[in-house]
Amino acid sequence: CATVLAGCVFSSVSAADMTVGFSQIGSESGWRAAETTVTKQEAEKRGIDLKFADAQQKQENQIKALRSFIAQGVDAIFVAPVVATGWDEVLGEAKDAEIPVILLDRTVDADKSLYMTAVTSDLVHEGNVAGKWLVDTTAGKPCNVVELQGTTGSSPAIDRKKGFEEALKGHDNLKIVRSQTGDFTRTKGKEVMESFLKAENGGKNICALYAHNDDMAVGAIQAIKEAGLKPGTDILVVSIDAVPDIFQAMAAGEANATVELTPNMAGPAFDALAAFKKDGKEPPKWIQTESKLYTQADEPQKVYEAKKGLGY
Ligand code: GZL
Repeated sequence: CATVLAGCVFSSVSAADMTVGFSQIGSESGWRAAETTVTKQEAEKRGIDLKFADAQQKQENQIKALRSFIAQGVDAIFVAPVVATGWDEVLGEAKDAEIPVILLDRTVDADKSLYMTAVTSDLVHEGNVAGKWLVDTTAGKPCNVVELQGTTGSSPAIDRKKGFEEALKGHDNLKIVRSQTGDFTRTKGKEVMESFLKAENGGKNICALYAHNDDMAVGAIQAIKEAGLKPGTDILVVSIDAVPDIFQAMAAGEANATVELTPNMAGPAFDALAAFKKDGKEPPKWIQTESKLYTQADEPQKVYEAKKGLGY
C-alpha cells in the first residue's frame, strides 16, 4: 500500500471493520457442519466479525435471524436458505436497509435484485452426474431405483431430482420405483430406506439407491445391511456431497459413487463482498463451485484420510 497510499486510504474498507450476519440452516448433515466450520475459519482469516445463527432447519427462524441482523445494522448477510420460497419480504427489508445479501449453497425463487450473488454448485449437474454414472454402470441391465430426496422445497432437492431424471431419459432399463424425502439426515434416510425395502420384496426388487446427500445414503446403508443385503453390490449406492464417511463406506465396498460439493462457499462469498466494499464492484449473480465424481476406483481410503478433519 505504501506506493498507492491514496488508493489504500480511500478504497480499503478493511475486513476487520466488517460484521457479517450468517443465517445457517442447522446441522442436519456432515456437509452442513463442515460448511459452518469452514465459514467461521474463513471469517477468522479475514478478521471479520461473524454473527452466527442456527435455524434448526426452520425457515421462520432464518427470517427472524435476518430481521435481527438488519436491526443490528450488519455490513452484509449470508444465508443458506432452507427452502426456495417465502423470502421476498425479508430480502426486500434487507435491500431497503442497503445491506447486501449473499446466498450460500442453495438458491431462492425471488427476484435476483434481492440478493447480491449466490455461491452454489450446479445442483442440476450434480444430479446429472449421479444419473450418468448409474446409466453407465447398469449398461442397459434392468434396474429399479429408489430415491431419497433432500428437504422438500429446497433447491438441491428440486434440482438434483431434475438432473438425475434428465440423465435417465431414454434409458428405459432404469426405473425410479420409489422416491421420498429423507430431509438430508441419516436418521430419516435410514427410516425411509427401511420402508422402501419392506415395500419392495425385502429389497430384492431394488437394484440401486440414489440419495441427494451422503448422510441419507449412510443411513440407508445401515438399513440395507439390517435387511440382510449387501449395499454396494446387491443395491448400488450413489449420492452427493463427498463427506469422509461415504469414502469409508466406499472403501468397505458398501457405497459406489459420490459427487463432491465443497463446504467452502464462504471463501468466494467473502471475496466478492470485499471487492464490492472496496470499489463497488458487483459480482455475477451466480458464483459456481466445482462438482467432481468419485468412485471406488479413486482410492477412497486415501480420500477419507485426506478429508477427515477438514471441518466435518
Ligand atoms: C447442497 C446443500 C445440501 C447438502 C446437504 O448445496 O444445500 O444441504 O448436499 C445439506 O448435505 O443438508
